[in-house]
Amino acid sequence: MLLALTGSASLLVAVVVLVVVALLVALLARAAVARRKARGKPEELPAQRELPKIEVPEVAAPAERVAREQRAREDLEKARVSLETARVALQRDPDSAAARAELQRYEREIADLQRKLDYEQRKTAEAVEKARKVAEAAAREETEARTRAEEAARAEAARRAEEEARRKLVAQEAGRTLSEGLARTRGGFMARLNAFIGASRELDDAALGELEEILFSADVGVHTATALLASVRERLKRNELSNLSKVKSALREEIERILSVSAHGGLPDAPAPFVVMVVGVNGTGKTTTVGKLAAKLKAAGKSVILGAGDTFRAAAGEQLDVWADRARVPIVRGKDQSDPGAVLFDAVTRARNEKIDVVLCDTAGRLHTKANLMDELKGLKRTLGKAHAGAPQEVLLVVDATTGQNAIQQARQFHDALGVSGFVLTKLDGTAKGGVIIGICDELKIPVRYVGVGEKVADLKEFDAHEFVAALFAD
Ligand SMILES: Nc1nc2c(ncn2[C@@H]2O[C@H](COP(=O)(O)OP(=O)(O)OP(=O)(O)O)[C@@H](O)[C@H]2O)c(=O)[nH]1
Ligand SMILES: [Mg+2]
Repeated sequence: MLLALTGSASLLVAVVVLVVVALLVALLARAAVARRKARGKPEELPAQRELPKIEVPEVAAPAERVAREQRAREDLEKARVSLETARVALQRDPDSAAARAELQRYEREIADLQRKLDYEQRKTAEAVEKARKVAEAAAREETEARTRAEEAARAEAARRAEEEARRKLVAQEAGRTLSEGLARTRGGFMARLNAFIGASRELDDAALGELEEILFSADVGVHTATALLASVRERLKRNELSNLSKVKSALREEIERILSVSAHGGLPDAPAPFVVMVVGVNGTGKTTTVGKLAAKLKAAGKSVILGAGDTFRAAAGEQLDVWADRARVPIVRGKDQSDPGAVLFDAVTRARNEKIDVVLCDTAGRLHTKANLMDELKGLKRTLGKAHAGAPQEVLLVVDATTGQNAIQQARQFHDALGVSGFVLTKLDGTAKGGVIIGICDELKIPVRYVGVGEKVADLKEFDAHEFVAALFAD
């Protein structure tokens, strides 16, 4: 029995020793890990925004609370004095039951008054804490409002700086003047017209025949050339044209009248997003015009998004990407060969969701004579209408001025298929065939929105008939 007891006692001791040793080992291991951690690279904390410091003003307890606590303290003091007096009375007369009772009464009263004072102190502390919390909340709110205002001011300053940078980008790129852009056209039919007018001669049939020939060479198209000549004849009949220089003025007036097709709608006053579908034959300058227009509208304070609807040519999306970068506007692109309708639908949807003012939709160039390609464009137009009721509010036909009179036929077919609402005449700088603009306006009554006189943003000029005619007829 004793042996058994001794045996189990030594087992118990062994177990205790083992537990202690295990505990020691665990503690040492933890200390080693901690030391290693301390020596190693400190863990990188995520960058934290410094929180604004909240300054809480000092708060005092309400006066009424302080007064109550003070009264409780004074009552206690008074009771203590009375207790001392009772104690002295009892010492003087230890057998007096009345003196003893008096002492006990004061002892009870003091205990009560002490509790009362504790209660009042607690209440005062609670009142101070409450006032402190109210003050802290007010201070926090004020600090947060200040921080918000500062952040808004910073964001506004950054926005203004970005806006300014963009404006400078557009301004810096001083492009050609309209007059410079029209130099070749002026050197073409206008030079012939000036030479004709400068020669002092009779306004006879031969002269009119020569004028007819000049107008026919002006790329305005047969229809418009005939109409211009008819208007000259008409005025001659009415004796309004006594000499050749008056013929020039009459032609100028007539051309300005033709070019002043009323530009209904305009860019971009319709309910947002204003969707512009840009169309035209291959290489006329659609993508470049979309890019220039994006930069112009952005500089004018409009928000713009580009839809890369030319998924046909691999480089087209990248080309538009470069413009999106330059103009600092977002772009929606799809994979090469993907459905252009899906891309443009996404662009319009994004504009609706993000309340973007203008969607500029680039499309792949196509021959106006290929019916299937024109049908595809019609489909794209319908898709835009599904993405946003009334879209596209503008179908912008981009016409290359160097094409000359053929551009009139192009414009007619695009107009028949899509209902073109405005056109852009590009590359005026590189051709003497700028007269085509008169033919398009005359035959189709489509307003010109812009003319392109070069490859820079500033080379896209908002069209103004009066200004255009002045530049065309400038000596
Ligand atoms: N000189 C001059 N060049 C221009 C003008 N507008 C566009 N271009 C140039 O014309 C070329 C074709 O322009 P793009 O914008 O690629 O034409 P596009 O219509 O998009 O062509 P596709 O997408 O292939 O149909 C580019 O080299 C442009 O820089 C202009 O007003 N003047
Ligand atoms: Mg293109």
